[in-house]
Amino acid sequence: SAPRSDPEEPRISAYACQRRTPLDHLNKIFTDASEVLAENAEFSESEGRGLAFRKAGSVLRSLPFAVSRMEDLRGVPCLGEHSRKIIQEILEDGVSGEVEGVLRSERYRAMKALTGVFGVGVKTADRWVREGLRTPGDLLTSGHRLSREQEAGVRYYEDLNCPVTRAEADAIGEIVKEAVHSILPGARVTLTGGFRRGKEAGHDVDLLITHPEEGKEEGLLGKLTSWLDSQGVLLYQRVSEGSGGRGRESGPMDHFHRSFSILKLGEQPGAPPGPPQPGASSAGQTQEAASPRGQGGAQGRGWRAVRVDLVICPYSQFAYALLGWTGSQQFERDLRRFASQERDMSLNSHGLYQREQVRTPPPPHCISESSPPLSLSLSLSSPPL
Ligand code: DGT
Ligand code: MG
Repeated sequence: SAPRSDPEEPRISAYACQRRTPLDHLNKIFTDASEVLAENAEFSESEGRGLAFRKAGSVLRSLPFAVSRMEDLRGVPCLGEHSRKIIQEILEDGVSGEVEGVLRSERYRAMKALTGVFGVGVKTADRWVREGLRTPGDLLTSGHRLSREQEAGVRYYEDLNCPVTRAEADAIGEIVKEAVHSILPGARVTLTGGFRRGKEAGHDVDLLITHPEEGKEEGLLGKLTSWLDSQGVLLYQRVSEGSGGRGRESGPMDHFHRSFSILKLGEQPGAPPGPPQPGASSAGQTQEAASPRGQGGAQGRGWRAVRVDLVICPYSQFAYALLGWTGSQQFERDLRRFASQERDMSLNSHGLYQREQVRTPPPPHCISESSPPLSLSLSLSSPPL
């Protein structure tokens, strides 16, 4: 194969946002390994180590050749000593002993199963594992008190851990579009997240909603979710008023009005899910179970549960919101880091700011009464994301 260390060759950027990264790449054997090690680090709240493996995975995804010997990695950034050791192991033995060990470990498996429950983060899962719980099924028998979100997570565990297909995402998009247009004609619904990047499957459906006339989008989320509820489509939701702050697992949060929801999708993609179920008129109260023990999968039931994020944004911020919600996570992280370190600017899903720019208060529709002033949360002193 061609030498990779040619000084004439352009250097690979250490910023994911400056690397062309194909959907199907050539180094899956290595990125699968770094994914496991990143997860395992995150499960022990070693954020730095987790991030290092995420960065390694990201750069490996961008390589236009399959790594076949260590020399191929000369000049490739973002690969620490540990990552290189794992790659070497895989090149020599076909597998990494360390990764195999993690995959076999009881703790990793239990953490993976429990953090797979919607509404369960690393801290909670870790506490449960130390108490001896291993699976979502154990949660039901142990009599642990669950939040409403976790209850929904357990109820729909199988469905929510079954990848959402592109066709299903489009069908959800159509349902939401129909609802939005009946409430607010002219509003725009855009499929974002992994599907916007061309992925064929994902863990959820991310929809960004706006209206070309600034301000018209106000109050839309409540009407939209009421409409979905009245159609029997809304299985669960939690609304975030846009109070801001940082997400624990999912990166920086923005200040948009947003619903973390679970929607019901009928058997035929695009088909209506049928009339509201008796007793199911209020989201989260539905009694039908998608059991975590295996009897409750979508097959035969005629519908499946899908995680959907509904995000409302004012039109003036739409470009930034679209950019911020398209991902990937590593691309977004590095785009913000690039803005900050290379351009002395600050980027988020609301806008791009000059560092020294004095922040003007945001338009009133961006903040809820309970949230701190946006100018504070966008403070220049916040560390690079
Ligand atoms: P998936 O769903 O697992 O197939 O993969 P993605 O890439 O769709 O990831 P997802 O759904 O977690 O998030 C989509 C993008 O949206 C992600 O790259 C970053 C962004 N994002 C997610 N949550 C938040 C949030 O709370 N605030 C902001 N500003 N962006 C977020
Ligand atoms: Mg997504």
